[in-house]
Amino acid sequence: MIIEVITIFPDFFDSPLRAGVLRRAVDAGIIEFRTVNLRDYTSDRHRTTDDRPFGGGEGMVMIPEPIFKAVDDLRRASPPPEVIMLTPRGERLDNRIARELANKKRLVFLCGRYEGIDERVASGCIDRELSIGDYVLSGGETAALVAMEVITRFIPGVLGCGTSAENDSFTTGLIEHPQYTRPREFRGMKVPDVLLNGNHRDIATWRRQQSLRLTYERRPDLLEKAELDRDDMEFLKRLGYRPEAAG
Ligand code: 6GU
Repeated sequence: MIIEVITIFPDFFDSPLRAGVLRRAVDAGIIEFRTVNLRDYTSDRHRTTDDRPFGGGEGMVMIPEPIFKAVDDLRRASPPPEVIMLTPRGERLDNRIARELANKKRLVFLCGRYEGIDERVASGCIDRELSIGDYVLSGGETAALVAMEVITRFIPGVLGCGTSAENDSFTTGLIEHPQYTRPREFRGMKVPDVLLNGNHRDIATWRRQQSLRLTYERRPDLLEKAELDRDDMEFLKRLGYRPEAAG
C-alpha cells in the first residue's frame, strides 16, 4: 500500500515512522510512505496556504488552490488513490473502517488545520472525511498518524505470526483479558494461581471471564454487539448483566 500525506508539517511524520509497527511495515515493503508538502503547490512568493474567512470571524481558512493542485497530481497515479480528509466533523474512524481501508492499494490523507478548510475542498476534491474522536486537534497530522497505524495493523503480514489485529480488543468485541509476567509476586501482589498451574482449559475460561467482566464494568455498550455463547451469558448474568437494560 502507498500512503501519501498532504501537510504543511512534513517533518511531523519523521520520528513516528522510525518506530514500531509503521517502521516495520515500511521496512518489510508492505507500506510505502510519502509526505507531500502543501507549500510546494502554492503559486505566490510567500507560499501562502491560508487566508481570512469571507464573512469575517476568527482564525484562518486554508485556500483551495494548493490542495486541489496537490490532489490532482496524486490522483494521476495508478491505481487512483482514495483521498481522505482528516477533520473532526468526519465519520468516526473505527475497526470496520480501518479494515476496509487496509484493502486499498493507495491512500492519500489530507491534513487540514482545525480552524477551517475552504468548503469547496470537501465538496469537490476529496472522497471521504474521517475523524478520530470527539475532541479537537489543531491539525489533522496527529489524526493521520493514528489512522495510518490503525489501518496498517490490519494489513496481512504486518503483525507477527500468531498475532493479528483480528484478535485484539474491539475486533473480538470485548476488552482484552489482563496479562501477567514475572515475577510471580511483586510488592505483595500475586499473579492469579490459575495462570501458573498449566491447565490450558482453566486458563482459557479464566481469560474469557476476565474479558467479559472488564467489558461489563467498563464498556457495557460493547456487550450488545459481541458474540456471546451460553456460558458467557450465564457468567454475565451472575455479574448482574441484564441484556434488555443494557446501553
Ligand atoms: Cl481528524 N482532525 C482534527 N483537527 N481534530 C480532530 C480529528 C481530526 N479527529 C478528532 N479531532
